[in-house]
Amino acid sequence: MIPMIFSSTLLVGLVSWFLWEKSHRKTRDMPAGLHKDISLPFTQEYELYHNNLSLCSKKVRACMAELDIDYKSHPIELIETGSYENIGRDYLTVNPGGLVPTLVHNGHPVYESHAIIAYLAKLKEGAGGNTLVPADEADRAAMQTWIDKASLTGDDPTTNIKRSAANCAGLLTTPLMVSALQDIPLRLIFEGLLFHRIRSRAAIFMIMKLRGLSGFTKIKPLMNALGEARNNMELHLDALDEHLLGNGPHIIGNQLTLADISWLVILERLVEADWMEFFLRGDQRPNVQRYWQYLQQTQGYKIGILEFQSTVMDAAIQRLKSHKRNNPAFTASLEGQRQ
Ligand SMILES: N[C@@H](CCC(=O)N[C@@H](CS)C(=O)NCC(=O)O)C(=O)O
Repeated sequence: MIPMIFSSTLLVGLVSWFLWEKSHRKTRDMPAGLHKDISLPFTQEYELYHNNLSLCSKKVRACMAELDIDYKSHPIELIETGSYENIGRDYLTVNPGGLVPTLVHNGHPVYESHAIIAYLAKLKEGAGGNTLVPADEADRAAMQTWIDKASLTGDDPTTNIKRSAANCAGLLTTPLMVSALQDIPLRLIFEGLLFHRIRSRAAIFMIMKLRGLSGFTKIKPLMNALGEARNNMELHLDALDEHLLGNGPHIIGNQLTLADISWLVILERLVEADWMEFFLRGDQRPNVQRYWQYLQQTQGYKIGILEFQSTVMDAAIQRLKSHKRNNPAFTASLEGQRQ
């Protein structure tokens, strides 16, 4: 009798907790750009909610470093770097989409990294110095094309991989994510299944955690998506290499622009997720190789990326590299048939 009373009380308690949490963690897709209708507490003109590892956060930090914009930093953990702080009650009031980065300017949020960098550059227009946007109309249109190719779009990275190198980069990060998740307790990952706006993302993370590095290469749909991303990334890098021939060291004209900021984080991600040697093997894509050397000299890289290292991620990178070294079959299944 007593155990029955105990278990029903526990069940009622759990259900009440879930319903209460759910009603306080309302999520919705947030359109890109400035939301004047939302007002948030702030103490500084610019405040940035971001994560050290996140590609989109890196892009905004690199942009702010180049524009010399001082900001209050709010680091937000993602499950791969420690916990689902991005779907916690506090952060969902800042961004009900549960995604980073979010810029808060004078108390109003701006969502989506490509919209944030455009917003920042516009604010700095006419301020003197390089505002990361070319003066010439045609150059601006060309810059936008290269920004679009490097913007992470949609909730599902498997869509748009033909158009977006960023969506490819997202999928190519899967092995690193699997490695990172090994350090994260299962119960924390489970939180995503209950409260994440994009339930499928949370489910994939759960599967990746359960399968681990040796098991996830046996998940056919995941490996097919990774193979597609790898093949399309080859094409995106070919296009970049061809464009840089005769141009360079910048994508547009002779100034650093938002297009370079957008590509900086893609190339840096390829290094971080241990793909760069694969894509730039031998003397392949020499213009991209030179471009990457150049990008590493920029303030955007030195401040926006190097100053925000993640120890959790460093451990995950080392684990992934060592797993690849010790398991040639694993590496071969990631890299597919080399041409
Ligand atoms: N299109 C958005 C993508 C934002 C996004 O997907 N952010 C990732 C990190 S790069 C995130 O917050 N992931 C957390 C999660 O899905 O739980 C942008 O460009 O800002």
